[in-house]
Amino acid sequence: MSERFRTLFGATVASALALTVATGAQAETWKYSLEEAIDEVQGVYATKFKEHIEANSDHTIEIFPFGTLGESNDTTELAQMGAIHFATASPGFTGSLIPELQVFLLPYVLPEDHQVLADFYQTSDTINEMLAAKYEEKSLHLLDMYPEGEVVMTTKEPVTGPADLDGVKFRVMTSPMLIETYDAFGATPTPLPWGEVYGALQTNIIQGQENPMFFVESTKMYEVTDYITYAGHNTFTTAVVANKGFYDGLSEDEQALVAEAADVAYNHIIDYTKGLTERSEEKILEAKPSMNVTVLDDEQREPFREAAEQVKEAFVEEVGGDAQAVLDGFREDIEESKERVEGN
Ligand code: 6CS
Repeated sequence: MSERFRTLFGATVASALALTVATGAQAETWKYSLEEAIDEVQGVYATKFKEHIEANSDHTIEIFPFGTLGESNDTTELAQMGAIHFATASPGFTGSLIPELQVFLLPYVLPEDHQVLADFYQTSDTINEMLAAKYEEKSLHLLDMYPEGEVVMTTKEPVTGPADLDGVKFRVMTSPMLIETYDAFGATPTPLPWGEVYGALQTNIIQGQENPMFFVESTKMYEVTDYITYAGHNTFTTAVVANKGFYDGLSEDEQALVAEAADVAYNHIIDYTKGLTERSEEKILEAKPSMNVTVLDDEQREPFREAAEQVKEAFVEEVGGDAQAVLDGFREDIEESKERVEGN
């Protein structure tokens, strides 16, 4: 082969390959990381997403459950770099990367009703346009945000008001607004990655944490705490993101398939999480009948609601940027969802 021919041949193969990758026509394995186990909410969503992609294309999805690729911040970074294609990345952690996402962490902002929540995440322009654009700036494409369940506090001593949290080292995810929240709630907030929480409760380095009931059950948080308190202050939100370069390089058909898989998985997770809190509470009480479960009444929630006001102010002041616009947008979008759902 002459040198000139070899060069031309090489260039042709290289550009043909580049074209195949760019159009995505080649069957590929797409890597998808979770912050949870495969049988927990994020795993149930990812499994549905995988089934839809694999049933409708030649691509395969390889799911990496929590613990296989590192903590949440590690896997978000891997997705930003394009080392993995998809990741579940919760605002409890990504609030440090995109500060406006911390709107999801503000107490008493999200609606409590399951159907209203389901409508809100899907239809909110604040989420799907304004916040989605902020993900793009960080090399991530937002596919879905969804609720995982009402957050409860689990502690070693009873909690009926902020005074009971005095001196309690309370673990929160690492986004600053969670630290602000538990400071306002009277506790000593202690940000930790998830992998350290069980051990820290067991060794009494911390004495409390918050999470949705299904996670308290599946990760056996009830073994290392004795009290569960519903204050109705928040719902755990997560996000599914794709590496932006990877997503932008997909063909239109493939982008549509990915969006369709996200829709199918979203509807599935909304069904799956309906009543999950109650089912999980039953399982906890079966496993540990001595567990104390308290639902705070309106009067008991009032001081927490009052404390929430200063957290909202801190969000607007400390985050700056579009924080106020995002919070206003949330309020409007939530009202619209309420009208849509309750008007039906
Ligand atoms: O508390 C946490 O860190 C974890 N909680 C849930 C419900 N999912 C993943 C997250 O890492």
